[in-house]
Amino acid sequence: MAERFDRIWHNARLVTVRADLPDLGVIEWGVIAARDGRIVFAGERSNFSPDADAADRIDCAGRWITPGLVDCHTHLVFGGNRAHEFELRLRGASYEEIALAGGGIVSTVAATRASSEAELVASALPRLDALIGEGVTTVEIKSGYGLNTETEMRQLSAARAVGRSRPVTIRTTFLGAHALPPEADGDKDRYIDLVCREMLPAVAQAGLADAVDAFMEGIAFSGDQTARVFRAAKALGLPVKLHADQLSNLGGAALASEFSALSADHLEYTNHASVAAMAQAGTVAVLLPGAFYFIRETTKPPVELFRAHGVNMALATDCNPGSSPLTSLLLAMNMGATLFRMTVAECLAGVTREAARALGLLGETGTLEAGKWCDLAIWDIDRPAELIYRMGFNPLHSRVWMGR
Ligand code: DI6
Ligand code: FE
Repeated sequence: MAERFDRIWHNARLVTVRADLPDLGVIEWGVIAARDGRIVFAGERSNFSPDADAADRIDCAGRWITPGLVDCHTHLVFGGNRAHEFELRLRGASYEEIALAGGGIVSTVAATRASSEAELVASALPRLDALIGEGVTTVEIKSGYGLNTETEMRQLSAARAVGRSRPVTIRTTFLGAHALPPEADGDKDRYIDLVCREMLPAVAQAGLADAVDAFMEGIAFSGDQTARVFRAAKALGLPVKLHADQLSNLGGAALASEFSALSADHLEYTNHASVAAMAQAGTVAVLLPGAFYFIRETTKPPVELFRAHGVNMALATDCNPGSSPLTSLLLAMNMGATLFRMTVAECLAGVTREAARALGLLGETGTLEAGKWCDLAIWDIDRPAELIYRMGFNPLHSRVWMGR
């Protein structure tokens, strides 16, 4: 009897991004078949049963199919924007001057606290739609612009709500330890007490976070403070990740590895010992070239060391109002290649398989393999490198999320 599927995509070229195949697992004469939102077959047409039956058959006319893209590091939900500060910076003001004048992260915190959940959702949706329009099917969204229990929960709840209003998978991350709020009066330890004893348990209790993040940096929190947040997260059964070594080397990537973090992110100042620790722990290096570009950083993340040690590299937008107002994962790939000298294969794996790994979702998405969610991006291109080579051009033909 002929096997029945909901949908078949045929006459397609596949970038499966399977880790067990060389060269991104490209299949020139490919077929994908899906049932109940999952991939049942993804491979050579010669291995596909010729009498397979499907309600819907799509002729891809030789187009390329990649896994749906995964943006594994964003701060997509926030109030207001910082275009005015951008103008001040262009006229020569420094971050410090802007912060002293009430700007910086604190100005986004004020705007976020003043926004209702509906307003946060409404302002985030155009940003999410920009990502979706480029074939993104999974997005991670962090809190961290509330910095009190009520607003952090509202931000996470808004992140969950944007996921309900669009065909996309949302993963939420609690980032209470992002910055010190003004009312903390400079007392970082007391604020971390609040994060660990009040915010985190409330967020976990409400089921609003899939992971916990922190910003470990001179202008943010120390290694000891970060470790306290991580211990509290682990006690609640939540995986951790870290904004590490972005502006200086405090050993953030090494600390993250000690806690078996899913990922360590930014990593411009990460040293050899920390890279080795990441390799040992299987922590993914999430590189964020949008932030590197926007703040005109000149120290690059140690891509050659990650390669040499076998640390998996992901790429993400870091979409946020202060250091990376970027809503294009295609442009992030171009920057990863041009600024960080990542290869085409590394960039493509970085926004699919490795980004899924950085979210703990590799079992569900990130490659074209039987059993995974049927998340696809179908492209009008002649070779995969075009996705990375062009700047500001979107060759997406269509997108499939959970088989639809
Ligand atoms: N690192 C960053 O680059 C952003 N947050 C972080 O932890 C900056 C966020 C902002 O300026 O609003
Ligand atoms: Fe970030």
